[in-house]
Amino acid sequence: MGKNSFFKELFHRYQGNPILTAADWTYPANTVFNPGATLLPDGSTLLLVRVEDRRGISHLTVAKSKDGVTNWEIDRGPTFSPDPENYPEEIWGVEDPRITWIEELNKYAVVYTAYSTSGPLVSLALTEDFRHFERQGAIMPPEDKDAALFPRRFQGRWALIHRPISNYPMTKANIWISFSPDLKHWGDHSVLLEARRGAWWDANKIGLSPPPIETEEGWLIIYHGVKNTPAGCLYRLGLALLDLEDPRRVVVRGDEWVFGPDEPYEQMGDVGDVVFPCGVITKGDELFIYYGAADTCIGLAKASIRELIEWLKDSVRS
Ligand code: BMA
Repeated sequence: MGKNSFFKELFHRYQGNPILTAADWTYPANTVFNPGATLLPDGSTLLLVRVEDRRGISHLTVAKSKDGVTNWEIDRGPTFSPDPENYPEEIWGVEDPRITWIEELNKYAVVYTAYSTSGPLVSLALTEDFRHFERQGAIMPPEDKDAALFPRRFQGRWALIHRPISNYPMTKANIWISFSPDLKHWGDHSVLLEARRGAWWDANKIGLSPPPIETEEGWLIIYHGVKNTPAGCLYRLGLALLDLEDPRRVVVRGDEWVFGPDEPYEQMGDVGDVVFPCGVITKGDELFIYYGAADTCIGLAKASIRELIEWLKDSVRS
């Protein structure tokens, strides 16, 4: 389809996309998508991939690569499986992990969706090595998902971005922020970003994509907006910037989406027209954004932090 060249491309797809599919897997898998990501101390990239089996239940599996692009080493079996006997909220699987390295704890925090019989909710596990996990259990009741931790405290408190949904008539699914003294007890909940209404690309339902990215200008937020069309849902990405010291303060939010499903592997699959990143790693100014494509495989897009922030600033000027 002809692209309008007035829009500056901010996210650049890797030409070899998709980088990982179920065909690469070391054991039976229906789909592999929505990976969390982190840079390991040796400079290699670790993805914690959501793997859906043929029952429909998801677990998480590690894939590692030296350059973050090729030669992925995939665990021989599930790395992190649902544990419904001890954590009944995981009965229908564990999904969509977001990884944050927490310097103060010397551990990675993995915030993931546990799919309970009352709906999806937010769970937390800590790990040093992605081999042993210390489950902390559910930290937000259902329905709530698309959550990630900030890497440090703000005035003594940890902060979590998440997306609760209520059944209240005409309500929208907004992005919220909450605080905790101990990663266990959460409060001071407030709306951080509201879904827009009507024809907007991010009308009615939005959610955080990868964890917040710390930059000199503030916390860069990549979020998804879900447009409900007669043909189904369209998942696209937008940008916002939060104040570095008070992340409840939105410095700027872009009006237009910046990345959407354009390629066949993003438009066709188990759930077509979806780009859904849960992981990002930073190498200097460069972002490597790992996204689920059509709930079926994994794509990589690169972007420049400087360009994204310039675009955000320009969007308020114009
Ligand atoms: C969202 C999440 C994601 C999924 C997306 C598109 O609500 O459940 O896991 O990729 O829908 O199906």
